[in-house]
Amino acid sequence: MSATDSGCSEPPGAGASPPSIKGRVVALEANFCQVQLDHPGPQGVLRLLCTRRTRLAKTGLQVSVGDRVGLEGVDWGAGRAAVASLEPRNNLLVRPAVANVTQVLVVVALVEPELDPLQLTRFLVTAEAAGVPLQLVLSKADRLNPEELAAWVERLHPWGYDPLLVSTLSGQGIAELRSRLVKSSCGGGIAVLCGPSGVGKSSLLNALIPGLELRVAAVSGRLQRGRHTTRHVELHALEAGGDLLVADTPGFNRPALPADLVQLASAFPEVRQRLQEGGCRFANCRHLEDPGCRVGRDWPRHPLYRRCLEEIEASPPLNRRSQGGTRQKGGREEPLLEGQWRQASRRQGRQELVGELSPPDPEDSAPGPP
Ligand SMILES: Nc1nc2c(ncn2[C@@H]2O[C@H](COP(=O)(O)OP(=O)(O)OP(=O)(O)O)[C@@H](O)[C@H]2O)c(=O)[nH]1
Ligand SMILES: [Mg+2]
Ligand SMILES: [Zn+2]
Repeated sequence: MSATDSGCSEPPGAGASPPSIKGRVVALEANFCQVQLDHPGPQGVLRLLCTRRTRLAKTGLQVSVGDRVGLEGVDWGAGRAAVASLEPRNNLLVRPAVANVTQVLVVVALVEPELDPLQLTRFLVTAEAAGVPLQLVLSKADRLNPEELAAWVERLHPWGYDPLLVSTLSGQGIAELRSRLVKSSCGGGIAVLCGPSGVGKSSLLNALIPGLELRVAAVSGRLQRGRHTTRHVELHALEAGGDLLVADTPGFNRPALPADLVQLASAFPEVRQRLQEGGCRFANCRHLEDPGCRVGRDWPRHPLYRRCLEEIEASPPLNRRSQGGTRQKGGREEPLLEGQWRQASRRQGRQELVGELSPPDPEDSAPGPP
């Protein structure tokens, strides 16, 4: 049952239930969410369709996919309940919105849609800010010849990633993708697939999880762009009953950059590597032509780094601060200022967010339902 099918706004409050019923939000639509229970209920009920209690709404806390929640007002017969409490998060990826992320897979297609290095960099920068293991997946490998594939791998390797070539048509790389997923999550956690529309994220999940049958659609138009087929974030268990969940997410074309220049620089593995043996002369070095800079310009992605930096500098500071992200404090979600964002990003483990700077690209808005 989908939230919109139900036509109800509140669950029938029949039968008070103990507050110990807990689970994880696995899908979110409008004001409803699907919660996968930690322990099956009567008649083996595993999932409940839930609304948010007003009390929770008043705290300003938004429930996200991936959140651990406590439930009340459970109606086992109708499969309904209400989210009453939200457990503290380890982190929150703002777009795609997923909480408690343990790894991110940035997926871009080699063709249809064309691989755009600046767009890929924006996705990688966003994903890096989550502070969790990151995989770069190059899809539709069946569409290029071996020389072209090797050229892409050779080009992207110096970026600091180990690109994985995959094809859902030929099966290339699917077993390796599965093993990378399992290895870097120690068998559990939440892996997020993110990337532009039409690159084959849902197709990859269908290949990884037999019988899943997520909706996919051909790219269209002169630019061979995706059609925003996936509309909502949803978690799927890699193995039936397993602890590793993989998020399929709606594709979008223009990920936002962080508000903070330090955060931008530290999202480039090439910069991090160059700074390992000591910092630049000035703490606020922009790593362009600054005197005493240890990063220099002799790295392939430097022009792309420069474009991102110039975009951040051209945006109004107020805008930067207000959209730097959020954290939870005293039970409230509050804006994170630049310095806090930087501090938070340095912490391993309990980070709170990945910020957005630019307003959404109008091209990213999914077309209305057909
Ligand atoms: N040639 C080729 N086509 C593929 C491959 N994987 C997916 N496709 C096609 O690419 C198109 C888009 O696939 P989707 O899985 O819907 O892409 P998506 O990334 O989920 O797109 P959104 O949901 O819009 O974000 C479909 O026509 C797929 O059949 C592949 O490995 N090779
Ligand atoms: Mg999809
Ligand atoms: Zn520098």
